[in-house]
Amino acid sequence: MTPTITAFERSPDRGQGLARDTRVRWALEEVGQPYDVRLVSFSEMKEPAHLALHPFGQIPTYEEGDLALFETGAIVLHIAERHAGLLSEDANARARAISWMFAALNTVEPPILDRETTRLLERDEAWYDQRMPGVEDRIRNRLGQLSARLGDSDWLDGAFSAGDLMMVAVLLRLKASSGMLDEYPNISAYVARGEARPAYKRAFDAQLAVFTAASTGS
Ligand SMILES: N[C@@H](CCC(=O)N[C@@H](CS)C(=O)NCC(=O)O)C(=O)O
Repeated sequence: MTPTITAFERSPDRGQGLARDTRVRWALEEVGQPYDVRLVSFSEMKEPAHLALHPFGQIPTYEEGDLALFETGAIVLHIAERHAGLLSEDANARARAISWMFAALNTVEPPILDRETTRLLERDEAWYDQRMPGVEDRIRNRLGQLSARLGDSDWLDGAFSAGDLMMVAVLLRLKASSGMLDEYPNISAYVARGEARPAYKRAFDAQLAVFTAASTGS
């Protein structure tokens, strides 16, 4: 059964691939699962039909038969569990990959999102310049720890997994808005390896095509 995901009709990032449907598209591309996309406007996302799928009125959602999911962690995990390619056959390796998914979403993404929120909503506050260094230090703390663990490895725990997919997706948010990743050459190379994956490229191109079509009216 072909799943349907939702994505922005017109992504605020102008097709940079930062909207979170990209990570779901990437997971689907990695496992070779075709999918349909339903585009939603900001106002549609807050209407009852979408709220029935996503209680917080956000994208992406994932529908497959009578199953409806929200939250990219849950969606990517679902895809990874149903298809080969993103989680090892070995039970302990699977569990470790899932730890990395949670680490990406619960430990690494929050300080990165804090920086984005600060830049977006608090730039005009008198205390902005005092707050930002602390926000960036918290990101550097996580990047330093991640860099130490990654070392010279290609991926976080053996073969590429859903844990790497989620970690790279989270780090790409930072790459787009700061040069901070360059301070950690092994993390920069790790992110580049993720971006070089054919499945990532297909996912990126697909979301960009949506933005381009919306902009050109084609
Ligand atoms: N924790 C959620 C975050 C979802 C999220 O923040 N989605 C953004 C797009 S990337 C969104 O819909 N923003 C519009 C809004 O919150 O109104 C997930 O990982 O799925």
